[in-house]
Amino acid sequence: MIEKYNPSEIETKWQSRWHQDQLYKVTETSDRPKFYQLTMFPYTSGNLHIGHWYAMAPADVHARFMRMKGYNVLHPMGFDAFGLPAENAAIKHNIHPHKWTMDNVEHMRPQLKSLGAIYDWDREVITCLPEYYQWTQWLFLKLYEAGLAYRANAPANWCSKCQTVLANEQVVDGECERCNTPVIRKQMEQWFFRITRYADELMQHEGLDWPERVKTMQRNWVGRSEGAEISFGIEEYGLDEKEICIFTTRPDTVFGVTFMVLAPEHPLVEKLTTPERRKEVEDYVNWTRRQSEIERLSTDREKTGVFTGAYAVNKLTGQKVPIWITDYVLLSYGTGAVMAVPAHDQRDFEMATKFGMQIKVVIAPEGYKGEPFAQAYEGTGTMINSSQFDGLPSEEGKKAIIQFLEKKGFGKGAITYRLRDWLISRQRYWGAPIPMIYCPKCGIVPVAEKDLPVLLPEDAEFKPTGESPLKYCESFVNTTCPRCGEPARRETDTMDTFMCSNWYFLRYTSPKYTEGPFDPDQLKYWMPVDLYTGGVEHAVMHLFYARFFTKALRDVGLVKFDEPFLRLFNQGTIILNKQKMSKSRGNVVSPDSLVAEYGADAVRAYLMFIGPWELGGEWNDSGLVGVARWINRIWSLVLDESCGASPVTQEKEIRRQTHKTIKKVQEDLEKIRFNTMVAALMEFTNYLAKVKETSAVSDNPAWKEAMESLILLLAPTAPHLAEELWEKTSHSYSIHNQPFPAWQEELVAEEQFTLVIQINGKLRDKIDVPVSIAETEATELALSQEKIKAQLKDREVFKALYVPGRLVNIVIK
Ligand code: ANZ
Ligand code: ZN
Repeated sequence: MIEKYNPSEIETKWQSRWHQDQLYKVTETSDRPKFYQLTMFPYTSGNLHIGHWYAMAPADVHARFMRMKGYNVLHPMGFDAFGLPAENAAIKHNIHPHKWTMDNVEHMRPQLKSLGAIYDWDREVITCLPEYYQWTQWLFLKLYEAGLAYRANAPANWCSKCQTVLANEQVVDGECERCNTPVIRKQMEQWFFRITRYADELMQHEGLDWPERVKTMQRNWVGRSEGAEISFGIEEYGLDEKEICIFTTRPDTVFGVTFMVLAPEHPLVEKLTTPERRKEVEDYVNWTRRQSEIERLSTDREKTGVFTGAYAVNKLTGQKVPIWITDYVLLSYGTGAVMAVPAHDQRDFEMATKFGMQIKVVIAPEGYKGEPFAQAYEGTGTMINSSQFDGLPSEEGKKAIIQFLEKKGFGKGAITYRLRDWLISRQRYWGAPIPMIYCPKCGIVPVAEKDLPVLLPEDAEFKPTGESPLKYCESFVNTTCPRCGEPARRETDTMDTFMCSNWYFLRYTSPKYTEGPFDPDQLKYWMPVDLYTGGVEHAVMHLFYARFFTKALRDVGLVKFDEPFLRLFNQGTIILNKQKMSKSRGNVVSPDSLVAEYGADAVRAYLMFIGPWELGGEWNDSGLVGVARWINRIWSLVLDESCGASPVTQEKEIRRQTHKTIKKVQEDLEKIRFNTMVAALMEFTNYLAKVKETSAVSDNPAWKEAMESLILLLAPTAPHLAEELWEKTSHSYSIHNQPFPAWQEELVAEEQFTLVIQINGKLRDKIDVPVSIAETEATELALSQEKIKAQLKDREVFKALYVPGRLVNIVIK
């Protein structure tokens, strides 16, 4: 009898041994090539659920694989520790955010350790600690010096429940992405990062191995539009402004303009509105102020708008067109003004239909005979009713019109972006203070580098007032101006937590460095990240911001690469009862009890087996039980000495199966196809168990090779089990310093034999088939041969007899 597989005992044993021996300590002094594999660090919410494990366990398997393949692997872990939930807990339960956060870290760290990953805990980073946020502040100052951080009064997205402003990226369908409260616009002084300066660069993903979908989301987020700016004359009103400048993507339709539309907030509205229209215009402007941007842009909404009483001149036709205001024109996009072409823009079409404006067709679709449109035609076609441009295909027309505009000075080619600068100030306590000072004499003055960090005061009061608790903390607010020494006030807003995650991957390369945010040499050694894994929900937030930040640091001269993450892989989500696991839904599976009962190795293997990693899948307890059973089978397969008695005849096949499995496992690990990798290992185990049942395998060299390879192949997936089996089969510690097994291609190829095909006992054909061919396959193959089909014609096959390894006899009546 062999001893029972006891996962919790062996997992504890090996985890403490690995820790003691510093087996996973990472240094830069290796002669192996580096491989930096990063997993998105968890937010300090307090408890890891199985969804976190789904992000971390398969990632660790890959990192371990790379280690066995001969790389010096950095696979670090840390905590994203600033943010609103800590502060909300403070308000609700009267616990200090720092305590709440650090208690959570203390709870999560052992949970993470139970996973058995190769994290080098000496490299842990926690973003809310002064030794980290000091450098977050320092980096802010670098961006400020470079003109990439600035303060401006701007309309901001305001969530009244979270009592803070939000970045555009945090507003989803007009609602706060955290609490789903409708977001309103509020005019405020705010800090911004000039992300728009990088708009074009952020659209390019050259040299990056990223999912197409993320690249597309980022490109759409930047939203580059090519077109023209065209000016329409308003000289007759005697204003300082002599024209209205519009942005259009369709300069080819300029002869079809029948009215103009301004955003209700456009500064010219006030100046152009005629006295008799004033009341109506003001009422409308007030009404739109109460609408959210989402409502305003909704396409199925009935069009609204009012006439200002003023007219503008289309300089290409000399025609005067009425100027309206309507809420579907946004002030923040393009120039906040639109030339309306009802025949070719659906919104303008609806407007024109409702208010009786002319609809003038200037782009003829194919086969157009001059009939009126039932709706706008937004496609390409041939220019008509456009004077000297008539007959041009519309795409060419765009260029021709732009040329003409530029020659006449009526306008120019232009590009516009949907992307806005990144608003990073938050009116909250639990974040890195923005290191700025307001001096009555000197204005905005940055905190001196030597005075960093600007520490968060411990004694702030937490009230959901809509203003940072820091504002009421006199000892924090009152300071002296670094420039003139006179009394001054500190900025009381803190930074968006996405600023903390902008650079944590740089800090991992030298987490204890005190001379700067990172040691330039270590940074040079490790960066860029070779493989980054995490959820796709970060596509236009963290992943986008971190790319911007890297480019900004490059331009400031702090880093020498353009992109932080070379390969990106988004894992799917684990669902339970058809719903995404989440604390708020209360449908989370906790790993702790599962690990206690089945072992981390079983949970790891099951998570990988659930489905393709990029798709995720449904959590199922019985699936885990099945995988645990498989692990138990491996245990006895390797350790139990009892076996069959017949001599081993299938040595060649054992070796073939071994090498085939090595090849499959390696290829699947490289391509991140973990589920089929686990399946291949299961198949291999089943095969070996069958051999062992009948054959006296104990001293057989092919068997030994198979056993050794099996344990090595299991090492990334089930690191504790593999280490234990490695030791028990008299190998020296540690299996995790072993190279990954290699396969020989000639051994992988299947052996063939000649299959004889008979009809009613007479030889009719011969074909070569693999030795492993099964009965149904063999008969199907026999029946599908051309020669056999010709012989059989339409005669009914009575039955087919298969003699393994020799022949198929087809019996016909
Ligand atoms: C005239 C025109 C004719 C337009 C036509 C379209 C079709 P994208 O592609 O999203 O960049 N537009 C410009 N500024 C706007 C604003 N501030 N708010 C709302 N709409 C605005 O959209 C560009 C088009 O959206 C522009 O091209 C303009 O309408 C409108 F047959 O100009 B177009
Ligand atoms: Zn001063």
